[in-house]
Amino acid sequence: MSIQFRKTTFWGVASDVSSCPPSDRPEIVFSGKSNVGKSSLINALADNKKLARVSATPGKTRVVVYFNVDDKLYFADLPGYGYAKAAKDVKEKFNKLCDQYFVSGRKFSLVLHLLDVRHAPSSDDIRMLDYMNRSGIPYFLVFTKCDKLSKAQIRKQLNEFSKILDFHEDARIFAVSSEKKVGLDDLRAAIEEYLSDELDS
Ligand SMILES: Nc1nc2c(ncn2[C@@H]2O[C@H](COP(=O)(O)OP(=O)(O)OP(=O)(O)O)[C@@H](O)[C@H]2O)c(=O)[nH]1
Ligand SMILES: [Mg+2]
Repeated sequence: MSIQFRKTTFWGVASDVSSCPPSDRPEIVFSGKSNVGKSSLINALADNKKLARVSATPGKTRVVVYFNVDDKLYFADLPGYGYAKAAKDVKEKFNKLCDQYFVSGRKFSLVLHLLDVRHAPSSDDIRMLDYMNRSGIPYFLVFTKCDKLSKAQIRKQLNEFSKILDFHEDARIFAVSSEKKVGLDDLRAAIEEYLSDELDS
């Protein structure tokens, strides 16, 4: 069954786990540090710049924002974690909602964990990967903002990160640019392939 990513619409927001939509479809979760490009990637995958709000000021998203993709799956845009300038109580709220989301027992199919290709993974990134590895949560690693570096620099960064990040051997890795629309077809195809059994059943 093919997924029409262009047919993505806003579903609603959830300020706590109990107001998330019913787990009646596969859910793809976008996680990562604030400002890494989660909302931009959702817009790029859907080819609609007006869909998810891209933060002029990072750290604004304080809720889980849900999108309905082609009536077949959900995209869940999680609040970004660890934005240094957010006030402490706000930071704690982000982290609490992220943590709550992951420990709630909510059913989701796949996490897209985003990392800015220019920067070394933060301690929160490492904590998140460790958590996903220990919990057996399936994830893809998506390196964002690739338009900011040359191909050689990207290769070098990915090589460096592979020494720091302890990721599943079978975890898939993508390098994308939402701005320049690079790597999006590969990522769409991989999501589709990953969900094919779930969507056919
Ligand atoms: N050059 C470049 N900039 C990007 C890209 N993707 C996102 N950005 C910029 O990065 C900033 C943050 O993007 P968002 O998509 O709002 O990031 P986010 O992860 O949703 O941030 P929070 O909602 O605060 O967690 C914006 O200024 C975007 O324009 C990209 O592929 N290339
Ligand atoms: Mg966002």
